[in-house]
Amino acid sequence: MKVVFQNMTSVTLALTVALVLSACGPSKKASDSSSKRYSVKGKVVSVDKQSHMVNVDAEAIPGFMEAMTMPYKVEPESVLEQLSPGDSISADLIVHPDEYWLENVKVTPHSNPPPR
Ligand SMILES: [Cu+2]
Repeated sequence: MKVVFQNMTSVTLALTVALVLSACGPSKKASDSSSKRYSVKGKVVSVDKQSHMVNVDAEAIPGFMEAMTMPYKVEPESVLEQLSPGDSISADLIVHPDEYWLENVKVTPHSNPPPR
């Protein structure tokens, strides 16, 4: 059982690496700008209004990173007022070489039941 699991992990890793490589190559040539934009879907885990961050359990972002929970800055900061833990959101993730943040944050209706 463990061997099968490890093999599955290797395949997943290989696919992820392939995705990252194929996504990075062309997009670097296509864009002069040093910033990139990805669309993100996820769920709000917590909102930290003092540091203007929201902790989001985000789905995988092809070409950028796997599914994970991590904190994001939000622009404009006033959007934080509209977010509560448990909200499903969609947003644009803007990535600069030294920083990243979420824009166009929208709370999405519960139209996507979890897979069973
Ligand atoms: Cu991450």
